[in-house]
Amino acid sequence: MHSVIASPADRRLSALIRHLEGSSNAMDSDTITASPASGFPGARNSVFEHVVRGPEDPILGVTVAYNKDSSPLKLNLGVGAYRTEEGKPLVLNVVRRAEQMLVNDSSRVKEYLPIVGLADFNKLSAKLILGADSPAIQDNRVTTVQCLSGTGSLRVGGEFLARHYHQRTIYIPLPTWGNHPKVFTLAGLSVKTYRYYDPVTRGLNFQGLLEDLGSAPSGAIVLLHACAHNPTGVDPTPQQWEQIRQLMRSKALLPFFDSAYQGFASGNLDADAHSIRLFVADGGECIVAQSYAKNMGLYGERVGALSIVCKSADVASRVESQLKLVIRPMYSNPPIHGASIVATILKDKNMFQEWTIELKAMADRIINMRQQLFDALSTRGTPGDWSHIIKQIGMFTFTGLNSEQVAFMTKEYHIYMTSDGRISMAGLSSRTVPHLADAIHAAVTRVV
Ligand code: PLA
Repeated sequence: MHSVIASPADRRLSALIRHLEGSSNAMDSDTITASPASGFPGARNSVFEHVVRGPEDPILGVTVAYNKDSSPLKLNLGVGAYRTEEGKPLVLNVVRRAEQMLVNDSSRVKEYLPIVGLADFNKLSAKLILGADSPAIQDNRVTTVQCLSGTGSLRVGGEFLARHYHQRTIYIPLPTWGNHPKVFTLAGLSVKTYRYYDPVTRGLNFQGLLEDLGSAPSGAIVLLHACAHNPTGVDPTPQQWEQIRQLMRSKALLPFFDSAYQGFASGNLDADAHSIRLFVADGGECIVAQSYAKNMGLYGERVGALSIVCKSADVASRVESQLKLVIRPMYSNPPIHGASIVATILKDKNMFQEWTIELKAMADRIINMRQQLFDALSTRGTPGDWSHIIKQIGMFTFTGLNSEQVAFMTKEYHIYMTSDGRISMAGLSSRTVPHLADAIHAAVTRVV
């Protein structure tokens, strides 16, 4: 119990309680009146006068800058959001169909969901990520809770670990999605990095990864991207995953998978869950954060799930009781609409099949964009080796362009991307590839 009381989340809670008690005492006394004309010091200034402007988010801020640009040439390759060949956001047909069914069903009401979310959605999400025949599911030793997309799942999982796990250090790959260190720090974990990407080979620094995980303290948490690593597009091979598994299990390192792109890497849902299933198959424990933002195109619906695979059904049910205590004071219970769409699609054979076809089409279009961009740079004779564009996996290409070159491309070509040189291939189309290739060519030949 002692460690629960000392957790950062509880410290924040006690500080808040002290603060509220303090102010209610003050309200009881005669020294403060409610009159706006009371003339207390600084009455004409905002009580928030001291607040300094915060920086824009490194990824979502790119869209803010893009929206302000009036050029017809402008192209947003910042955030990882799928666009059609016409450059438009896509709502999947199967999602439209599910929504129609939900709207037409007059028995549906808007009651609160339970704290853990929609039961069907949770069961089906665990099956989707762990496999329909997963022994962990059959043994009832998986607890799954619906969360606010991938980010919310990571945050709830992080806070649960900070309260109940004996090791508070989480190792994240270098580089990783920019929000990871912030989410885990605020959840109460201490964040360290392990080597992952080698800028020279533009591939995996496998030796560095093994060394860093090998020298991590026993029991430490390790964040792994299940597939389509963001931002590098570099994934371990199945053999490398097996080596990582052996090393992690031998040191009792706890795997925390972030699965934000299942189906987007290869176009196949099972293949993209391979790394996770490898760790579940050995009977050990792990944590998985799942997002339906990309693979079902449900970005703004905020649908995701957190699964914790435990050693026994009894532990899993106690873990779930504690997850509820994390969620209830955070947002009480999750939204109903997006999870209902997902559950409708996952439980119907035909709709599921239709989804996999639409998902594969999105993944294929991205792969095709890689080839087109690579060909366009080859045609232009752009200096350098660009084969990583076709080798990397998933939504992003980690181009190797530096921040000056990125700034040049934004200023001269109205192309928006993150300053680390990451481009979202899903935002590209046959029409815009030549413009991007011109910009990259100019950047590498004119800005060193
Ligand atoms: N994990 C990884 C690795 C991600 O790339 C993202 C999203 C998430 C989790 C969270 O997604 P969700 O909460 O919407 O489910 N990354 C995006 C968007 C696509 C973002 O930054 O929010 C990106 O452009 O990197």
